[in-house]
Amino acid sequence: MAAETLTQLEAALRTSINMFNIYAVQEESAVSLSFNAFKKMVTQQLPHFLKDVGTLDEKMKSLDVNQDSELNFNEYWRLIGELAKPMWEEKVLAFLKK
Ligand SMILES: [Ca+2]
Repeated sequence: MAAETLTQLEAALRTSINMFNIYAVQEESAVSLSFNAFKKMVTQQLPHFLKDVGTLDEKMKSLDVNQDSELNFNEYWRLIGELAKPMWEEKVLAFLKK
């Protein structure tokens, strides 16, 4: 991709993808997050959004659809969707209350 200025949505998507790659590579995998990588990413990057989800172990298991104890990109993206939905609902509720 050329060095163009990204829109806000494009930049948000790129950041979300970069985070997966950064933490996957730290654990010497380019394609998945181990539990350690997931724990590190959540602790460092999602401290405000992932505080009421039970244990990280349970969260990892619920996201790990193919049960290989790693999060591939699709499984990681489910997490992004799960985190985004309540934020969106909150915005809709605030809008409807106006
Ligand atoms: Ca998996």
